[in-house]
Amino acid sequence: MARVVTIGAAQLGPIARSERRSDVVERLVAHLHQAHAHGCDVVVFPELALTTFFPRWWMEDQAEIDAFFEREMPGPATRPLFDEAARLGLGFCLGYAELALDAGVIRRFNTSILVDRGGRIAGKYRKVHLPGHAGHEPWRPFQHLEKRYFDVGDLGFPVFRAFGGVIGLCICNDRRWPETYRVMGLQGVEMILLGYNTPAHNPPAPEHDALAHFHNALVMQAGAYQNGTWVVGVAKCGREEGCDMIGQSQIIAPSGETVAMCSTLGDELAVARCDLDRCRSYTSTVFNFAIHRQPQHYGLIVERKGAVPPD
Ligand code: CDT
Repeated sequence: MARVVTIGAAQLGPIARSERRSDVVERLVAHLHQAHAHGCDVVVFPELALTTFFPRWWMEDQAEIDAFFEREMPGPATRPLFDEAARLGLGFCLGYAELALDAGVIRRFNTSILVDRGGRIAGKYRKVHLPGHAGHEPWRPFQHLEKRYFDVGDLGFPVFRAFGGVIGLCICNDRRWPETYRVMGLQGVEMILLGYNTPAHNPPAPEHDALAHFHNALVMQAGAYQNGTWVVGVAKCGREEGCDMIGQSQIIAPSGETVAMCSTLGDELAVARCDLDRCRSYTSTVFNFAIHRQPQHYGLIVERKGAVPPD
């Protein structure tokens, strides 16, 4: 019998800096209702889905910075999202800024969680590939200070048994790195859920701007095909506080084909029925890792060092 998980890719339009958490949560709950009407099992929200993309600003006041972080999940503002999802029997994936207290030490992560149909957290991931810079670079039209505001994720790329399959999480810039998909592919992942905030303009490399949509699709479609997995990529997009961000949230099959995509730059739901058994068509043939991968023949990095002189 087919293992079908119906996914709602819940794209968000811009979130203003002045928008309250409770207003954003209302938007997320509206997505839940629409997804439920479409027969979804799981709703995927973007990276940092509860606030504006605050790493675009240089801030020095720690209290101002910490106002963008969640100290508990669910907390008072997010409890209605968990409650409504559980009432509807929907799972969801949510990105947010996490302030964690580990043995008396405060750490801050760009985090994503997987919540099951009962409102319980079934998996957590903390972003590993933090893009941008740590210092103030006033020449930029906007900053990208993830390296200043977040610690590097410490949970690796785990996968979770949920919704009848093997589910993995990653966040935004992670999608550009083949290691992200392969580490989860080696654990038998069948569906990778990710959110993104991708500026349409890349200040250090403006020559990439015209290719932003192409690169977005390229990395996710390649990751899906090369690992025989579904990939769900969901944007926060549109003009947010004067910064344009790309949309084109999409659901990609293990064939590498995009089967559903958003067409606006606002709150929009893209829905697809995803048969997890389609993964096997790839993972048992061309990408049967057990039979065809040859890691012992890839060459050790130390060996290769002498082979190619450095530039
Ligand atoms: N949020 C995030 O990770 N954004 C990055 C922008 C990098 S600049 C090209 C991304 O990879 O989309």
